[in-house]
Amino acid sequence: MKNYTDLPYVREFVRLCDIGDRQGFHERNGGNLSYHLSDAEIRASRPLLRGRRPGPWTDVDPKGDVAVPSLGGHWFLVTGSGKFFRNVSWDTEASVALCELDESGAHYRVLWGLRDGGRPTSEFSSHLMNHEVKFRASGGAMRVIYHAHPASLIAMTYVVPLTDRAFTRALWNTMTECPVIFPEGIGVVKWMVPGGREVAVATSKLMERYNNVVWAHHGLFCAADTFDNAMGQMETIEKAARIVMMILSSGRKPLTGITSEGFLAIGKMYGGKIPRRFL
Ligand code: 2HA
Ligand code: ZN
Repeated sequence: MKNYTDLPYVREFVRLCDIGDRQGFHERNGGNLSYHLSDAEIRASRPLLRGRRPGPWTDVDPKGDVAVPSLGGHWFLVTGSGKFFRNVSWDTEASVALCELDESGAHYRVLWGLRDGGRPTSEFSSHLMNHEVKFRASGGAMRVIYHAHPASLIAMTYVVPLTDRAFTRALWNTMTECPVIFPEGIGVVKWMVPGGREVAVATSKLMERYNNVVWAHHGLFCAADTFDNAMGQMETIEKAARIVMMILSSGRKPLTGITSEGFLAIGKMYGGKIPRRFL
C-alpha cells in the first residue's frame, strides 16, 4: 500500500460522500462527516504520513468554548469547512482533514489533507461532542457521525410538532422497518444557529438516548458503528419523511396505521427496546 487514501477507512469515508452527493443530501458545501479512528487504524496510518509536517495546534471551537477531554490524543478524519461532498472523491486531499486532538481535547492539528488550507467542518464541535457521548455509551463501537440536509425531513420540521415523540411516532408509522432500524426513537433540536457550542451541547445531550437527531429547518445528525449504517439511517429516515409528507400532501386523513401494540411486537421480534414513553 502506497497512499494514505488507499486505507480501507479512508475509502469508505470517500464512498459515503459520493453516495450522499448522489442522493442530493449535500447542496453546495452542505453537510459534514467525521470518523473516529481506532488504535489499529492510527497504527496503519502513521507510516503513510511519514515526511509530512503536522499543522499548528488550533482551537477546536473558533471561540475556544469546546473541549472533549475524554478524546484527548484521538484521531479523526473529517470533511473540511466550505468543502463540497461532490469533490471529496475528485480531490480528497483538498477536501478532508485527518486531525489529531491534543491531550486537553480542546485543540487539534492537521496531519493530512486541507492541502490548499482551511479548517475542519464548521460543525466540528458538534461532531466531537457527539463522538464523546457515543464512544462512552457504545464502549467504543460508534465511530461515524454524519450530518446532511435531506429535503423531506427538513420539510417535516415545518408541519410536525418539534418533539421527540411527534417525530418518532410519525416516522415509525410510515414503514414497518423504521422501529426496527431506530427502536430508540429520534431526537429533535429546535432551530438554533449552526456551528456553535449551543447546538453542539443540545445535540450531544440527545445522543445519550438516540442515534439520530433532527435539527429543525436544517437537517439530520446520524451516529453509527459503520459508514453503511450511518448512510442507511440517513436514507431510511429521509424516505420515511418523504412518506410522511406524501400522506400530508394527499389531503386525505389516514384511514389506518401501525398501533402501539404493533410497535411493541416489532421490538420483541427484532430485539429493539421500544421506549414506553412513545406508546
Ligand atoms: O456545511 O451543513 O451545518 C455546512 C453545514 C452546516
Ligand atoms: Zn448543516
